[in-house]
Amino acid sequence: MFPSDLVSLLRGTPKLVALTGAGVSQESGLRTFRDSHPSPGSGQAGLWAQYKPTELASPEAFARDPKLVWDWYAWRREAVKGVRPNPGHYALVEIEKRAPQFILITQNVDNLHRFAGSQNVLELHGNIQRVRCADCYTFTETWDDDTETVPRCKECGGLLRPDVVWFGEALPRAQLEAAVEASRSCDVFFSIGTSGVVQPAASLAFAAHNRGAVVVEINAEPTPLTPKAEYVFEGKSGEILPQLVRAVWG
Ligand code: BV8
Ligand code: ZN
Repeated sequence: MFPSDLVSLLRGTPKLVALTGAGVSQESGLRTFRDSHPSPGSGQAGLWAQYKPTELASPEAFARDPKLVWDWYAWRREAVKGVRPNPGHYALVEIEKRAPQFILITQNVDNLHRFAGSQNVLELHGNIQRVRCADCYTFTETWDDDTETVPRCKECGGLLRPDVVWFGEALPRAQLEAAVEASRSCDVFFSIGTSGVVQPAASLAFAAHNRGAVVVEINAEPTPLTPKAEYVFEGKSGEILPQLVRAVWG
């Protein structure tokens, strides 16, 4: 399944970077952004089907209807609580243990990489488990959810919001700079379960490619990156990644 030159390359302790997207959590039962249109009759999910994620995940939407956006994230938080990491997440934990130089960059806000045990994770788009004040940025672990309105900040009375990056908002500077640096200096760049549409995350693989890194794509369908990738494995990351770990690190 895995070309011997890729296996020997990976055994050669190269600098490894992996970028993940919603596809890596699909086998855990979380919808990707693409297939956020649930099957008929799937209850609550149906409620959110009428909204495009890019519409709800924006400061404009929060300004327009903060309760709607708060409830959408509350629903997603519950959805995440109801699932577990899948073999794809655990395989990336194994790679972190076996490969001396490995950095995991994720677009996912579902916290499943950390839940699986990944340590070296750069969360480019934040984390749905964290909540902070929209005004004074104070983080809080507790908030009363049974209010008709959006819970408020105990410091300044501002509205609370999920600590995620909305469309049109800047990514966290430290994480983005570390991700760009890692992508530009890696030997092998894995792109896993991402459609490669959202910027600037989607530009990282091309930055790595332009610096001579070997690009490996693991995705259920072709993406704009596919033509640039030296190795393409079309399929489920939860099946392919454990096989790769076994093939390389036995
Ligand atoms: C910004 C957090 C400016 C919130 C998210 C340049 C060109 C064009 C547009 C732009 C541009 N630069 C900026 C933009 C605008 C925008 C953007 O990229 N728009 C897109 C839609 C064109 N970018 C932004 O707004 C960014 N901010 O630019 O700010 C700025 C700069 C400085 C100062 C001030 C302002 C912010 C982007 C981040 C937005 N937040 N998430 C939340 O989650 O609610 S993005 C969100 O959507 C995810 O985090 C992820 O990044 C993206 C979804 O993409 P994927 O993860 O790839 O998921 P998708 O469903 O699309 O694909 C899944 C793939 O997996 C599929 O290919 C499928 O086949 C595959 N798959 C499925 N199952 C499996 C599988 N593969 C393997 N195994 C399986 N089992
Ligand atoms: Zn506040």
